[in-house]
Amino acid sequence: MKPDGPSIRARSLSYVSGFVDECNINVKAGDGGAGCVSFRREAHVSRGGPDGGDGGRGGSVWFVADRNVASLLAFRDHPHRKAENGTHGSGQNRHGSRGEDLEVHVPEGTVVLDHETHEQLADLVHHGDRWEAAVAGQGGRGNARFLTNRRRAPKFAEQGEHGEERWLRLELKLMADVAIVGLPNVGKSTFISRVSAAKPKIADYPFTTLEPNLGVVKMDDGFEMVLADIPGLIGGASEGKGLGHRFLRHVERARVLLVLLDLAEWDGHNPDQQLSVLLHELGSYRPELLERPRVVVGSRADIAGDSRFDGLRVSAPTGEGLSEVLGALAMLVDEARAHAVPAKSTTIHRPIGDQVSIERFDDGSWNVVGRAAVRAVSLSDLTDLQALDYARHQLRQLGVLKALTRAGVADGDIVHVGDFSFEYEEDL
Ligand SMILES: Nc1nc2c(ncn2[C@@H]2O[C@H](COP(=O)(O)OP(=O)(O)OP(=O)(O)O)[C@@H](O)[C@H]2O)c(=O)[nH]1
Ligand SMILES: [Mg+2]
Repeated sequence: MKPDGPSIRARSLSYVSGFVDECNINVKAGDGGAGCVSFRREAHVSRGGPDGGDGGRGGSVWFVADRNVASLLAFRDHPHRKAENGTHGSGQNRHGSRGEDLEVHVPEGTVVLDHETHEQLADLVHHGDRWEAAVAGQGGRGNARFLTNRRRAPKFAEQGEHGEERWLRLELKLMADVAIVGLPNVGKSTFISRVSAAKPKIADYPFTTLEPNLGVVKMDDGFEMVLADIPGLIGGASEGKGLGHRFLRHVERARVLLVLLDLAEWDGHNPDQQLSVLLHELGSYRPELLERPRVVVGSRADIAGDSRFDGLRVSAPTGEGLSEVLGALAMLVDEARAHAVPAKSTTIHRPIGDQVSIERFDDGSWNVVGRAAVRAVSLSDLTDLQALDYARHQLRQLGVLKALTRAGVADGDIVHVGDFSFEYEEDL
């Protein structure tokens, strides 16, 4: 059965199975390689200078929006992503090699949230948008870098820094031109299957569709638009009833809404009542959805009761109204695209400041938190007096000693910085 009017050629996206639109992901950037302690050995030189090379930087983990990735399925069962470590430095000033960055491809429209607070960190809207999800550890400096007039033979080097590791939450908000919304069982999936190559499940009971289906409609003049068949909405959806928020989320970014009302009066709601339920849910979820251009259409016209309805009517078996509805949608989509403010990908970059903060543990010991402070004591050999001297100098420069004093540290207190602990003495 072909719809009358323009023939509709179509292709489908692979949303049919395994659509996953939320997941947690663990990202681990590569560790930096350690710096090397080494001294030149040459036949004619009795005591060569330091020539330990630096460790290589680790790789970072990046999220990259990719239009060829359809869902977050890949992360559901395999949530760990790890970038390469840098390698260690070695003698003769040979530096370690850099770990390669890892690019993790996510669907367009992926929102990245803090795992605990659900604060939004990034919104990867367009193909190619990138966000650094885990920052690489820096390589440690080799002992050659610690040569000074006073320190002719540095016997220590820096350790590599740990790459950042964290859990993030990903939520996909589909990027479609048209979202089809309606109560359950009104013919949404049937509609998309008639006008595109999408093959959603269709059945005569509510909540047949449990995940959004995308279909691409190609008009005769070459105009293309992406339709999303959204699972049925019911009263209370905006408060989580039925399939609730999860699917309202996918309506959020649609340029145009196709509101389908069942002319065969599903569950005793006439078209007007259906419309008011739907608008109420959309508005309670996001008031701006009520401003979104919409086309209101009566479905199942062939078996319509005597319900009065003035708008466009469609019937899947007869093809009635399909091309008119597509024409109306295409016009609104075209207009919306023309006026669209290019959606910006918002990314919120974490300040990787060198701020140092001090906290106190229950056992009375102190803990110094901050990347630079941890780095200052990450030396290969802290039993070496020169190394200790260097670390102490760095901690003073960073204001750590002052901050400890202000916090009320006393002689004999234990102070932790990263993996390193020492006993505080005032003349430090
Ligand atoms: N007679 C007639 N039946 C239709 C028409 N469109 C859909 N149907 C039937 O209505 C029932 C529901 O159709 P679906 O397309 O699954 O409805 P839906 O809105 O996607 O339902 P949910 O996914 O459960 O929200 C199926 O039995 C379809 O065959 C139509 O135009 N005319
Ligand atoms: Mg359906």
